[in-house]
Amino acid sequence: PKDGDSDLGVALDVRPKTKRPPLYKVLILNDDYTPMEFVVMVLERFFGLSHAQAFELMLTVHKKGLAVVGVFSYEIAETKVAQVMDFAQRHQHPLQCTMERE
Ligand code: TYC
Repeated sequence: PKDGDSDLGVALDVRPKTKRPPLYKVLILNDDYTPMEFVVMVLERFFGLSHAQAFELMLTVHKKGLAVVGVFSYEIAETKVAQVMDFAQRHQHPLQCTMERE
């Protein structure tokens, strides 16, 4: 502005504020000791996979080292991780489950 014009420098943002909450990947990690059938059971029980889907995903983890087993809101992902870790610990298996922001 050339004279006393007032440009207050306030940016007008017309975008609607509809930011969605971040999502989190839940990952299962391979190890040398957890029985394959136990991992299959975990995937069926906590992630709602069919036996065939669970077996296939377990084999992917076994071969590749890890896999994403689902994508959830923070709270749901946190709950899944806690459920798997608790179940594995109670059965004395070293299975690891973690979450990662997408
Ligand atoms: N590697 C394990 C075995 O040979 C099986 C296994 C698969 C363990 C997936 C963990 O997340 C896992 N018994």
